Amino acid sequence: MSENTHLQAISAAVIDGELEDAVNATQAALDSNIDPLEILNQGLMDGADEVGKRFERFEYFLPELMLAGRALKGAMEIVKPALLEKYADSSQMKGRVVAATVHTDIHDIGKNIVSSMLTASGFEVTDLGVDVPIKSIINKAEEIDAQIICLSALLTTSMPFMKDLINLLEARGIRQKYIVLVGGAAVTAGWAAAIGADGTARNAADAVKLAREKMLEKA
Ligand code: B12
Repeated sequence: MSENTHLQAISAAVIDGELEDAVNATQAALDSNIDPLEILNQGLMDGADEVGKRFERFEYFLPELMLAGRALKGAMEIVKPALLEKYADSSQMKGRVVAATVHTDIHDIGKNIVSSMLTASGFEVTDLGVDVPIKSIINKAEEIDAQIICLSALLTTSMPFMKDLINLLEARGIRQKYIVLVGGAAVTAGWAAAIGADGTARNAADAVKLAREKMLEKA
């Protein structure tokens, strides 16, 4: 089987919302030595994007979205150890991070993999979960003396809470203390710049690279 066929099988299983197929296809791709980052980006995230498109076209509804989420989560458990092994470098402690999916948003598959990759790369991550009010995120960052705040949002209606958090940091005179990274399917570099965030990344491996670079810049 070619690499493309493997990746397409993973996408197809996500699109069909088939947990078992997604897990098996992911395992088969790993067994064929396909890069776990390709599996995440091309297999899983491309599948998720197609599910999203079908949802927008009213071909899919909430049940299909939920099944796709279940398939994504199952496959992620398989690909995660391989991703960590290949891309994480935990040689030294890199800094403290507070991570959260912002208020009103319960999407956590992408945020969880970002948190796991950061942890495995030597960051000390406090993951507050989903639907987290901005004040709770800031309070936790202050409490643990974090250097980085990682915000995830997949809904365009929840993305403005990222801006609100940065505004609140500014109002409290503590904006400079933190590196604020933002991400999620609809977050672009343009959005990150417009709200005054310190950066964004399209996937978990790039998120770790970015976090490292920003820590070095600040040191
Ligand atoms: C699965 C899914 C669900 C599942 C989520 C399960 C879960 N536990 O997360 C369920 C069924 C619960 C769900 C619910 C809903 N969903 Co939904 N969902 C999706 C879907 C298909 C996949 C999301 C996903 O997991 N992708 C895979 C992960 C790995 O990718 P990712 O999250 O983008 O993360 C990567 C990067 O973005 C980045 N990253 C992520 N976070 C961060 C943070 C930082 C700091 C950095 C640097 C990087 C980074 O790294 C990650 C790993 O590589 C998307 C479609 C899509 N294109 O994403 C729609 C989508 C996000 N959902 C959508 C909608 C509308 C909803 C609902 C409102 C539906 C409804 N009518 O109820 C609800 C909202 C519930 C709520 N209040 O949050 C829309 C949002 C539209 C919009 N523009 O706002 C989308 C885009 C579908 C669409 N195209 O219409 N959903």
